[in-house]
Amino acid sequence: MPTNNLLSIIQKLVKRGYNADPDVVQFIDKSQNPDETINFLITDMGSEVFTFTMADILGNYGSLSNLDSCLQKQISSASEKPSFEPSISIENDVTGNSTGSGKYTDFVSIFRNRLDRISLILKPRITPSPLNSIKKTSGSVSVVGLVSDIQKTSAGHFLIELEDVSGTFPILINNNSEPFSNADELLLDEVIGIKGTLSNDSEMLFAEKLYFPDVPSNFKPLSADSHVQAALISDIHVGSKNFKSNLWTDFTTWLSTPEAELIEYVLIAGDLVEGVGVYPGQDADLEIINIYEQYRAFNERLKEIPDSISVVMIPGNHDAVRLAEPQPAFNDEIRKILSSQNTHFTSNPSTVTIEGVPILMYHGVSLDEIITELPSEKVSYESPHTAMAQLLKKRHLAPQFGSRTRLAPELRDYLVIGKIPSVFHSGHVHKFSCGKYNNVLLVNSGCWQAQTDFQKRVNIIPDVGYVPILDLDTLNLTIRHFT
Ligand code: D5M
Ligand code: FE
Ligand code: ZN
Repeated sequence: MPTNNLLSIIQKLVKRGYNADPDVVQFIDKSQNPDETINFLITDMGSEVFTFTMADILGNYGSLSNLDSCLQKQISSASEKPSFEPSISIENDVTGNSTGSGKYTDFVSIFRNRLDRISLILKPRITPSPLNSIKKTSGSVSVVGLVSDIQKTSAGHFLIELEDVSGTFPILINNNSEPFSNADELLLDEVIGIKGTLSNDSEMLFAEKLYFPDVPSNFKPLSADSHVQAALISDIHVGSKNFKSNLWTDFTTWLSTPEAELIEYVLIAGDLVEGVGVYPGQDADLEIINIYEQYRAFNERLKEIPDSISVVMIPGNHDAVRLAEPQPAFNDEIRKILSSQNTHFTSNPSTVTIEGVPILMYHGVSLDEIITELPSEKVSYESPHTAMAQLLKKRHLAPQFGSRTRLAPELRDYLVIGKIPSVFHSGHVHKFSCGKYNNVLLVNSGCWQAQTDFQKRVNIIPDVGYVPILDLDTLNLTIRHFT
């Protein structure tokens, strides 16, 4: 009967596609660092053999003591490698800065802040007149405001209403006009600019140009100087009966292999645990019914990640923080549970700059809304990065107020995308997809939870076990899929 140590060695080999004769397993067990010995044998001999036998090893190295000295060299050269100093800074973190008292006036403040900050983004392209003054003007008129109403007329034009601090004004986007092709992307409460001409009775503005705050098409993303990588994941859902524990362990085992040696960061975009009371009847889907036990179990899974890797996490709608966005980072009780020394906690959303590369992390609840509201040829659940591109175009992470996405009243609108990131990382829809929008890399990272009954009913087929890996120096993305 093999001991626990021997069994664990056999399992580690099998996981990576190898077997070994019992005397080789014994040798590995007796070596100074069994994990290093396994890595060494696989790197050195693994392309020729799938079962390590003593005969092969003696054939390759001459004797066990020769193998031992090769191993020592490898271990000492690894220890000479300078230890890696992580570089992480965080902006736009609401944690500890929440000012909202829940009063109506806070909602006024947050929309005022949204309008002011997005107007500044539009300023180089448009100098607006206050909406209450344009009746008295003539000729070409420019305005900026929040979209407060959207109607489609019986003749097929869009009739929208804009609102600024001075008042509101109706705007017609004729189906023959240039802006009409983008008018079906408009959402309530987003901030846009319009150039147009007044109707003869000065009661309406005919739109000739529509300006989204947008990302400039020549935007140059910042990249790192050193060749370091980050794995971007989300939606782990520990505590759910559908959490794919074995795929997670495949991923974390892989993180210890030489192939993953450049990975110094793991970023997790929310839904770390399944949570409790998230939807009616959720109890039946829970493996662990206590929220703190769920975080304890998640911590055990975090411990599988090598100590040298820094882990940055934001909460999602299944996590134990307020649902309204921006969601502050975990409280002290949960941080204590997730006590591993290399964990960093920040709010949803946040801009996390690692190695000089700004990465916008947002869990992604508003993606459901964007995908439901906008035309299916422009955005879809199959390619959620198209919905992420819309958020960048609108320079806001949750433009529409008051339906699916809950917003917390704050003095400052933390969901405005002020600084343009190099990378925009979301999750929530459980679909892996990536792309670029005006040179910003968009990544939706899939999940670690097999299809739930709810998802079966609405025909969502989740992408499970995908790990997008970002080269921080080239901003190239490679994908590992654990199946
Ligand atoms: O969300 C996973 C995905 O499933 C996301 O696209 C929302 C969708 N989903 C999940 N539950 C519901 C309910 N009850 N109504 C509507 N849409 C839902 P997650 O945040 O992991 O649950
Ligand atoms: Fe999720
Ligand atoms: Zn979610």
